[in-house]
Amino acid sequence: MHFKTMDEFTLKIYGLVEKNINLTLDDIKALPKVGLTFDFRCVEGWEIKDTQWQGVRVRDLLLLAKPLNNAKYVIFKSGDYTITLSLDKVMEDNVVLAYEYMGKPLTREKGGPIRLVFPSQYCYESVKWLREIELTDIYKEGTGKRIALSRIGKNNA
Ligand SMILES: Nc1nc2c(c(=O)[nH]1)N[C@H]1C(S)=C(S)[C@@H](COP(=O)(O)O)O[C@H]1N2
Ligand SMILES: [Mo]
Repeated sequence: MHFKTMDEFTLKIYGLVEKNINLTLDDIKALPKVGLTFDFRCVEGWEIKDTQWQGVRVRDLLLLAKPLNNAKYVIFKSGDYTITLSLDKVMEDNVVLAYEYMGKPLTREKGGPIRLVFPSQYCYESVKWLREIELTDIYKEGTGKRIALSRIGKNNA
């Protein structure tokens, strides 16, 4: 890890881990690069076939911080927008932190510099502009589902 300026992007991993860490984009890009292709389907009804993402496995990132034995859930945060997944799910091969989309750096509009992606029936689980990852032992529902569904008038789901 290198010395960083105040305004440089960092991803924070904290909570039930052996050590809290802050990673720069360069730190993230130093991990093994993986690709992921899937059809992205939004609950609003649209779909994009064969979306192609490149990045790193979330598992590889978490192993740097070393989850404690009592860690059960992982909360992905972008400001007030949060999604909670089980640690077991997050450790799967196809859960990726993407920094490229269709072979090009992820644009700000598309969630850059980094975004969570994995094949899911719930579009809102793909957290754009990811900033923090927290490991916890108790389940706390994320805000993302409600925020996303409220945009299509289904916030009571
Ligand atoms: N931080 C954040 N991530 C988010 C959302 C959001 O509102 N905020 N919306 C989600 C929803 S509902 C969808 S469909 C996708 C849209 O991704 P796209 O801009 O690549 O189409 O982002 C997801 N990730
Ligand atoms: Mo969505």
